[in-house]
Amino acid sequence: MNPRIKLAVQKSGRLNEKSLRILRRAGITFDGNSGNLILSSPDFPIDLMLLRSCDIPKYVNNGICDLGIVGDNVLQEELASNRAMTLQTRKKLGFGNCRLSLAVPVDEPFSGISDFQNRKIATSYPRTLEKYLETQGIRCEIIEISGSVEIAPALGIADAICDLVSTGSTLKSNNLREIKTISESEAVLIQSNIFREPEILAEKAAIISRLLERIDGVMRAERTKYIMMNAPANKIDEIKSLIPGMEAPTIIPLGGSRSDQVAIQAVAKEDVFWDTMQALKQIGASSILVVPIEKIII
Ligand code: PRT
Repeated sequence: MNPRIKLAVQKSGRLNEKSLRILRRAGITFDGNSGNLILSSPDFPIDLMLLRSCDIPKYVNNGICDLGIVGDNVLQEELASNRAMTLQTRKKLGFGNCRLSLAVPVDEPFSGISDFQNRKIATSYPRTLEKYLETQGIRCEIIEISGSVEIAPALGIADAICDLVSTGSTLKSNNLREIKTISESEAVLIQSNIFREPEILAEKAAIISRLLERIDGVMRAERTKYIMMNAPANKIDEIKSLIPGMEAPTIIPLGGSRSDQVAIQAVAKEDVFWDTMQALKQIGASSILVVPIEKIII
């Protein structure tokens, strides 16, 4: 039997679609529908297990799944709750970005973290908060709430909250203001240190490294752009210095009445923004085209 690996991803919610998208872009699709708990890929030796976010570190830790995609915030909370957990983060995936922050009612004066001494803070991340407060020498009553944490101060349950923030609009609409970020988070690919089937360990490790290579390729392609333009031949060095991460561009002389011009084509290792394009135009570049790259393997 050919070995397959098991990857746990969120069943539904903020990380589900983006987790499936990165796999799709890596050429890995799944049969079945999202009502199933296990989906199998016809293109790659991998099966998906669809789980609640908070369960993913446990399934990976005990080796039921080889890999998992979860928010670093959930991983850190699980690691802080269970010191016996040994998981490795193989890759930061660059989506699901948010921060875990402390917030207080907008009309509440706040002079520093010591204001929290002996106060009540509501959160869904009690262990992470407890760990942070310990480092600050603050003792608080931590009220654990599993959802809608932001209404706790208005209900008189807590003086402040510690919750995930991305745009900040939820805090604003609940008359709260963010006063301190205690950690940053994004989706991460985690791996088990427990091998349930030691006889196929090497085969599984090879599948995981092929998967990581494809994910790297997708992430690199997402950051990278292909840029083309015409430009004065005597401006090539200036152009190189303007384009982020541009290496060894292809330079083709233009013929006829435009012999002082060249066509430039290059890979830029970072996104090319509008102000860079405007700066290129200012030094004489024209017909500037920036196009996405589908896949890269170096
Ligand atoms: O449903 P499940 O049990 O699987 O988990 P869940 O309820 O935690 O799922 P979900 O989909 O809400 O969150 C999954 C992961 O997405 C989180 O663990 C984070 O890693 C990540 N993420 C990124 C966020 C946010 N951004 C986010 N903004 N998770 C939650 N929020 C919430 C936050 O709790 C608050 O209520 O969005 C609100 C704030 O958003 P802004 O934009 O108004 O600031």
